[in-house]
Amino acid sequence: MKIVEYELRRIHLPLVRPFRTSFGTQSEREVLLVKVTTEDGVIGWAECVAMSAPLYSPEYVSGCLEMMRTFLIPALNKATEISAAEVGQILKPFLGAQMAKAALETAVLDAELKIAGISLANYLGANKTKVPCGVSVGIAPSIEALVDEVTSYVEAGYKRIKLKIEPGWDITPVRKIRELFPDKPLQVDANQAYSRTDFKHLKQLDEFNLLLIEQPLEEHDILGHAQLAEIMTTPICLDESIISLHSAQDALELKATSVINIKPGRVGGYLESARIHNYCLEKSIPVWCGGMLETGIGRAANLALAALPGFTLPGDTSASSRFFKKDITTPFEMIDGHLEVPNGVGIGVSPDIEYMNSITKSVEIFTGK
Ligand code: OSB
Ligand code: MG
Repeated sequence: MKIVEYELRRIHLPLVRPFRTSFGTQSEREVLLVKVTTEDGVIGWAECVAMSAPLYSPEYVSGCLEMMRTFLIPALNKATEISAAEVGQILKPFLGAQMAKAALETAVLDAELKIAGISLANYLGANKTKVPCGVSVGIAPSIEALVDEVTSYVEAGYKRIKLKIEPGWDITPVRKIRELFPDKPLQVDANQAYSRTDFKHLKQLDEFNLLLIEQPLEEHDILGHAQLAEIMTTPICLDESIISLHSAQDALELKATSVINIKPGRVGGYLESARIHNYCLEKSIPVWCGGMLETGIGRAANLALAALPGFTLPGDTSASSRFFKKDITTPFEMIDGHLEVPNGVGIGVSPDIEYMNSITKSVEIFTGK
């Protein structure tokens, strides 16, 4: 397949409510979209999941743009013909940049699957047509506000609740939500906010029958997570630490994690995500699909991945309305606590061009050679 044009577009979408985590508060989502056009005029779309600032991961929107324009797109342009499976190999010499690489690979894959006439879900090996929805709940201004927000999600039908925690916002809010919803699948996410001196404190979370605790310690603290896993009964689930199949294998082998949050952007794409899934399925390690406040473009692809057989826990695959009043695609609506897996060719969705244009901040076009 020959790519004749790469388009990099930055858009800004307001969020329905501020999303507060231990690494900061988001009140709008700046998103980098990638569009590729093949020599036959087939278009592929993808969303780069990097956030505006390098607070969750080292990547950030303008850094990804720079990485793509200076290194990644020129490297892809050197190869006259490319397939999605080759993108990762071609980009391998450039270190890091998983989110930037994932977006380019996914856009190429979307175009390729459109030409082949199959959906991403089929291509990846999905065995479900709908997936259960979990929701990630930010740190709230008060316990009352948290209760209101969680109650609204439970009433809407969400199958699993994830509470963001940080020092000063952990035991009390979790206890309150557990008391109100004794049987609801519940988990917490610390986004690296704790350290090795907090083990006794974190151990208190064991009494709440949580599905898991996500990324309590720093990204690089694999040993710390293994030590914490020894003393807690709540399973540890790594997010930020898992950036590839290798890092997943290491963390599992070292017993630093017993569940894995697979986020395609964080691991370099859907192909690497499928490899992590396959490895975990073989070892009976549960996995779930993480989220990055995606628009419908990224959400569609996540749903395809979440439909694979090893995704046995509900993911952060929520309805479009969880974050956006108006999405750039046809909105994903939750029915009976589930989202339907797109079954159209490729990622199965495309943006509403008029709305997308109206929220576009910049566009750069690179002509393929
Ligand atoms: O740690 O899972 C995370 C959002 C941005 C960055 C990191 C994370 C999150 C979420 C929201 O928790 C997930 C979502 O619903 O999209
Ligand atoms: Mg997380």
